[in-house]
Amino acid sequence: MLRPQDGPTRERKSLNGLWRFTLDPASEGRDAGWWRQPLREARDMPVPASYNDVPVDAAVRDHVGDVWYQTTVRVPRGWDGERVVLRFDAATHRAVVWVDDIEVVRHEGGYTPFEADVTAHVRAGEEVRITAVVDNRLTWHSVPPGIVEETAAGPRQNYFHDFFNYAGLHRSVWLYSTPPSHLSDITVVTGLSGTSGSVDYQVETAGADGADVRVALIDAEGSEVARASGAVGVLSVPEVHPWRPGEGYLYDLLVELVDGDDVVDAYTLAVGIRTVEVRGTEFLINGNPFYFTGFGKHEDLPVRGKGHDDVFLVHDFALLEWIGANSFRTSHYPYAEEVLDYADRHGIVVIDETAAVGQNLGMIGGLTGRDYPPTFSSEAIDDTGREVHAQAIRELVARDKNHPSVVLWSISNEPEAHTDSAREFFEPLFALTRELDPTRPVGYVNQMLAPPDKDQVDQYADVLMINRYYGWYRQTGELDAAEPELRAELQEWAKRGKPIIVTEYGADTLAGLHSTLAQPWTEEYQVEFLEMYHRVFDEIDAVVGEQVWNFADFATKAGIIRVDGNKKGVFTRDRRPKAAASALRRRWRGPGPWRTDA
Ligand code: GCB
Repeated sequence: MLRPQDGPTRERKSLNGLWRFTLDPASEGRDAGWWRQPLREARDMPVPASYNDVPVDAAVRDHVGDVWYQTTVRVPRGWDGERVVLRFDAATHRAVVWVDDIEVVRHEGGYTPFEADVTAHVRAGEEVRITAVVDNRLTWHSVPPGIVEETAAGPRQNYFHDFFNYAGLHRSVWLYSTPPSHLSDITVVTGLSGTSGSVDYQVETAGADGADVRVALIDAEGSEVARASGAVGVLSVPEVHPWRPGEGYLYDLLVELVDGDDVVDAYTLAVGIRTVEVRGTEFLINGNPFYFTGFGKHEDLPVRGKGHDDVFLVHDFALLEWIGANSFRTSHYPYAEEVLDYADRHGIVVIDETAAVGQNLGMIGGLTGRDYPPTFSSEAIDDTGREVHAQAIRELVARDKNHPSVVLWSISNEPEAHTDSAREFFEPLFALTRELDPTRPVGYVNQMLAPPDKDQVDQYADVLMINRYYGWYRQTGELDAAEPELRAELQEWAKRGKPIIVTEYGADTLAGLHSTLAQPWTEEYQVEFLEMYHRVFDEIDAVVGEQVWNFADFATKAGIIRVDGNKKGVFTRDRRPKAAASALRRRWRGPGPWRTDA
């Protein structure tokens, strides 16, 4: 699926702005056909945004089930004869969409785009009504999973991950045009050999029998460096300027569908030429060992929740640069494509994660004292759940395969991994990911209950991604006791002969809370906690990355171990630095393996 683009043969119109919005607490709308008329008793709701925190209304914040969004749009006059597509960059967690009275698309999964060819239902110059019902319920068959529980006070959403279940239209909505004969997909794979680069490309078209494809690669200065024709081919780039961490050098691949001398359709794709490889315990980018510094992040902001925001996009990357981070993980779901574009352009390395989080009922049962069924079983995440997970992987790879910043797929965060059923669940998902993308390493993020002697899933991973909280959830406040435990475990993992990235380590810290003797929750403790981990990482060669949990404080559901959300941020939710920020900056901007130019 190609993203909407303005170009010589394509136009796009943003549907962002204020939509009409209403809750559907009694789940009446689908039967009553609410899409057939203007929504009754609706209020304004900005798109993109999570709806939860925008009105000051507990019924909206804590709503479980369907909500309805509606807007009208006039199809541009000039689109007569064009193919017209309606696209949602995301609808969390699932949606059905109508154009006037006609259902045009339905989609499962809250963080990947979907679209519908609506040509037959619209006319250039005329207005149409667009209605979307968006359902925020999490079930055993959603990614992430959850359970809706009926209580005397109404339905309650129970879920097993540690961030608020924000929902709604989090990303842009577009109406766009393409010619009827059009380019429908492009895949690139890049290579490097000495001073030359290569771009293998594959172009898919629709309704284009008899038309030809031609491609040209343009460098950042605007000069054409290679060209070819045919839907599949290889472009050679002598004296290549590679994409590398710290320098997001991009070429433009101009793809044209041509009929004789006529350009029927054209699309420009940004391409960074780089390679990724795991060799022994090394993670190589362009053949050079790379050491990840940075964070697990969240899409999370006051008021807008998970709504994409360009201001914080630019600000967060400025903070990454300020602190010396070269990477982040899209914990715990695919982020807005604008984020990956920005990472491409700025040479920031990305671990790209599916929305599979909270697949670990044994752990949740332990924390809550509740009895849950086995995680991967007919009573919880079953074969249907696995197929939904597989589809989430397909959509992630399809969306992000061409981003040079993406160097590693993470197919699940902290699932149960120590059981036979976990092994059986994940083996085909790893195989699927590799089949979809043989060029990038694949991993999953390991949790404390599956240490090296118990993990049954790590055998499928190219890279060991490990989250650990010695000194926080265990040995709380006792860094001297935590340090040998951490060291011993990492040394054990190192024997696997694979690269290790510690994808989470961190301590909740209340900004402004200080103590002379470092105590949990103080800024001093966060600093000493991180320093302890770094001491250990620096001793173990197989550790090739450190991503602190978390970049910034973020919202969670209410709970007795959360004070206004998770406070493990190195920055507060409004992006003010805690003391740990300067400590990290000193480390990551100082000498170390992360400074090697990859
Ligand atoms: C984890 C999870 C993350 C939580 C974090 C915490 O292991 O992966 O989603 O927020 O721990 O702070 O407990």
